[in-house]
Amino acid sequence: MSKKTMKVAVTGAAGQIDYSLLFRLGSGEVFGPDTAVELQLIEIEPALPALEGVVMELDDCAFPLLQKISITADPNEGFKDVNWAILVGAAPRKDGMERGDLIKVNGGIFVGQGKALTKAASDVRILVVGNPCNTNCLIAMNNAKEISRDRWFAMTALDANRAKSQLAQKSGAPSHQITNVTIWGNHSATQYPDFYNAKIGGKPATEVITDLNWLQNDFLSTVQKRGAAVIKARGASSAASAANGAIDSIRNLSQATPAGDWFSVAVPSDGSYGIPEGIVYGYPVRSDGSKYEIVQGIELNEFAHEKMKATLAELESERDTVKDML
Ligand code: NAX
Repeated sequence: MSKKTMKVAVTGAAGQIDYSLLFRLGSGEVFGPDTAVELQLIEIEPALPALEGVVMELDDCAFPLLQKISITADPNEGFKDVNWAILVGAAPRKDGMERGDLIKVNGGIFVGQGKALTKAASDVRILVVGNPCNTNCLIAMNNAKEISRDRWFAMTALDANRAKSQLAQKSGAPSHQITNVTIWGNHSATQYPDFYNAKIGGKPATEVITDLNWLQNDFLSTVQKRGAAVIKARGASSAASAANGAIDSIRNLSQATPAGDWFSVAVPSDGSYGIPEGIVYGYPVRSDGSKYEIVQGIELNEFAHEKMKATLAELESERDTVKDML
């Protein structure tokens, strides 16, 4: 018999990210061999028949730790009593739609989901993946004031993994030796992947990769624009790697962070590093398994300050676009 059960709600369950994410959650790899998993899958009504097919495939894996699967189009039902809510579902950008229009369309979804999340378990943690994820998280959080702010997260782990992989390939070091990577700010092309504070095999990345021009230009723009490059090559946006980022985020937040390292996730600012309170901003974070802290005292040079200001300006303008939803 399993010792405990983790109830996990996932939205956008018939979509492409979840086609990878649900199977990894069901396998039990995230919460470990002593924890059973119950999946509460949420989709819009027209996608429920397709979701039934995904559930058939989950059944057909006969995962020993996957105890129960339910599907619904009602977020009040889907979020009931969950310990984790992973908000992936969002409307895609349509032809001729401006970024601001998309933010408003998706914002409406996150107002409703924020309200419904108050039905979750008292220890709920929420990870927002659906874009624009920082601002969607801000909206949901502001519509669920009963849930404390330290339970809200938006995903920058995929960006951090992209940064690790670029640094590993350039230096020839294996990716597990790339540590202390931070994605500051927004999950968008304005993000600042911080190579100045990253380490390779315990040494500053800038000592191992001495080509500062490559770091400041090629590295930065490759990570910032990686999502678009994947769409161009694959004809579809990142899916398996995005699901992997969500798995990493949940694991990073559920386990003690190794000594000396940190991980990347966007959280509501407490004012750290001069970011206005409440803005959901990518930070370096450490966890003890249940509580997290923003790592303090990281040295930031003029280059970093400029990049951090630019990504903050974008987040502030997104916040202004949705101010009537907050
Ligand atoms: P898909 O279009 O394949 O799937 C989205 C699913 O969400 C669809 O099945 C749709 O029916 C469902 N959905 C729409 N509104 C819903 C609602 N109100 N409640 C429940 N479900 C709803 O997109 P997919 O490729 O899976 O991407 C999902 C989201 O992740 C997108 O917003 C995408 O931009 C975002 N991403 C975020 C990333 C990150 O690092 N934070 C990276 C990957 C990805 O781009």
